[in-house]
Amino acid sequence: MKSLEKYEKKLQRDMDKDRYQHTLGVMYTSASLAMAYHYDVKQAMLAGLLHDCAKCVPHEKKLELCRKNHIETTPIERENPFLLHAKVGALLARKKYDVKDQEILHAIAVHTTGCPDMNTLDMILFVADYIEPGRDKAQNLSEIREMAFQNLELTVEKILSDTLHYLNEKSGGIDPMTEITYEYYKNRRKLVV
Ligand code: DGI
Ligand code: FE
Ligand code: FE
Repeated sequence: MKSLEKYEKKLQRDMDKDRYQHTLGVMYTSASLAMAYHYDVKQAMLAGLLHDCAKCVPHEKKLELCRKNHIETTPIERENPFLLHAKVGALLARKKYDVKDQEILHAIAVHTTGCPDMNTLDMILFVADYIEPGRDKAQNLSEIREMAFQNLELTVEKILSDTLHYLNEKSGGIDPMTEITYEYYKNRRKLVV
């Protein structure tokens, strides 16, 4: 793994200042969660650092990159191309940033909607993205921040529940994967308890 500094310089050229600040927040929050859940800290930091590397790519360009690289897009992704920054982010992390670690690439690919049965790194990134210190708009943030260090799966479920609630209110197109992931984590909790 190259030093994080090398990626940082390159990334700063690929994104605006605010997005870069958010990225640093996610990187350090991922590190903290990795410590709490006995995960490799460097790996978590690299996932955090690169997770939004496609966020500032224009929508048309994201769609074009999907076409050229045989990445399937769903109707909801074509209507809300910002959703594609996750899949395209994984592509750029591999091709442009030369990341070979499949777990990191997967965590980046699913960081917006989640997916059923996420592994520890997937969940660390998903949660860190939502709770990093620069975030201030979501409801229940202080509760979720506390929960994040106690039970990762419950936190994932709570974030999905709040996100779906928020999207329903503002009538944003909901990606079926967000709903599938929520149902999965809700049902899993009922099985475990
Ligand atoms: O890229 P970030 O803003 O850092 O974070 P993200 O990749 O998790 O994207 C967050 C946004 O994505 C947030 O406003 C909620 C939205 N989102 C999550 N699931 C869905 C969704 N938006 C739509 N339209 N549909 C979804 O299913
Ligand atoms: Fe994102
Ligand atoms: Fe993000």
